[in-house]
Amino acid sequence: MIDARFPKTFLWGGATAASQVEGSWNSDGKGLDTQDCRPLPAVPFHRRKDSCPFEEMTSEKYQAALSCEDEGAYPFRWGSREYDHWREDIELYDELGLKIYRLSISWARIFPNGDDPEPNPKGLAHYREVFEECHRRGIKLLVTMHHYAIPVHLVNEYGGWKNRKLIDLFVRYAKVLFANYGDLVDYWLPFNEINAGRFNPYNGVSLIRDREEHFDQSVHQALHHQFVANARVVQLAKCMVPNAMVGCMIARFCHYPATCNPADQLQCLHDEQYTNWYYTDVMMRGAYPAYVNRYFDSMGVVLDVTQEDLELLRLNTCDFVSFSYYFSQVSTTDEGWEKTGGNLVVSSKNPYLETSEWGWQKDPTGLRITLNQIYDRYQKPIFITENGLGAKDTFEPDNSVHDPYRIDYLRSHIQAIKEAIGDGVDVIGYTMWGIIDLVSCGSQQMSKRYGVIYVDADDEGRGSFRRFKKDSFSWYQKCISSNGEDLA
Ligand code: BGP
Repeated sequence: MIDARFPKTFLWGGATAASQVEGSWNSDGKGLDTQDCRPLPAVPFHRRKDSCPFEEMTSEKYQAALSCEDEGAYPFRWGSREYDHWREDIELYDELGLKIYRLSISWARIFPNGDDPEPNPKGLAHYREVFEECHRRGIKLLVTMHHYAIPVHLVNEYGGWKNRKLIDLFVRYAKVLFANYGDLVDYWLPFNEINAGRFNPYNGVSLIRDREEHFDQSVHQALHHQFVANARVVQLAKCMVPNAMVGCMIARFCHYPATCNPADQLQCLHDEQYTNWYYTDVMMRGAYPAYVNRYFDSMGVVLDVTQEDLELLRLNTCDFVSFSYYFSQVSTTDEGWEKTGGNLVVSSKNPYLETSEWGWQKDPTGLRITLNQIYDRYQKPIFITENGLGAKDTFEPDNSVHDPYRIDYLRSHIQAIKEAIGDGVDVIGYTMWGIIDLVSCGSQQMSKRYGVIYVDADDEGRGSFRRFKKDSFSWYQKCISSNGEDLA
């Protein structure tokens, strides 16, 4: 009888992203970036009738943001004010017992315009301080280089990732990061959720739909540039930080066929291929899979790919696979099938699953299935770089937050990871999203809270921004100190 256990080296952690926590959007020489330009939604998500989780960027909104100094109208400009609170946040992470902290570097803090001749010394010094503090406390680092936000100048001047020029600029940025932080960082992710390029092109590849003549073509060409950039960063890491591990990351969508009708089974196969495998196959196997030809063909997409690109992809695959996992969805050919919410996507409803307040279908078994599928395919270490529950919390008069729903979610998902380890899957770490309350990426609300640490701020950025421990804080602390044995 297999008694599944987490390995002693398991990396328990927490995750954040610069644009969602830092705030201080124009301090110490930081340039304006693409996430700073996303305005407060015109209609708050919870009052919309449909379940579309985000408002798409338009040229009009983007242009208005470029010249607007109003911090209040743009939630990512304030975030959780982590730029001012980072010392106390790291102290809390240490108290929690985190073995690893996943965070992202803001490209616009290092190169305010993306193509500046020299990096910004204040931006470099900031992350150095943060990383040294983690290092001093024995907290390892998993650093994302690109978590949606890029300097706006790269969009205005070059059109974002659809321009091949961004590859060189990104590699130059990566080189600066390796040179400055290579002694402190053990794990690197060049791109957060690279498949976002397809399901949210503004976030993923910095494209604004109404500016593109052939949108699908631009999206997939931009993705190709990111794949090549990823391969070049892997190549660079081999010389500059040979002891570090470089991973790929996608938002992983676990699909179930709605019925045993072969049409639904085929739909499920295609959904898995086009939303998940395409991306990890390129970065883990080093080549475009055969099935994408039909996919591209259906959209009239013809990629501009050089022999040199293909060689780079082939020779520079990633050391580990990572993904975010929040929910599962249903594949169906029935267009009338009931819909529900999802991570920057709308998905089909599964009658066997409960949903979060935002309609996301809670499914720990789907995580176990996903881990097995990925390991079967690549036989490489797996890091779960995001998982958690966005929920409304009640802040009590005595400064407490009772969040049993979050504990239940974490418990069931951690239990599922343990079972997957028992199935033989090599899972090396888990960074819970978002360890501290932050502005939601999809709905842009602070009130969609993920943290085990509460931040006193509302959806308009009003509040003291003081930090408080929720009940889930001590629960996760116990989970970590028992290495996943005590999940009560
Ligand atoms: C992922 C993003 C994160 C994070 C998370 C939760 O797609 O990488 O940045 O925000 O989803 O989503 P949301 O914030 O929309 O609830």
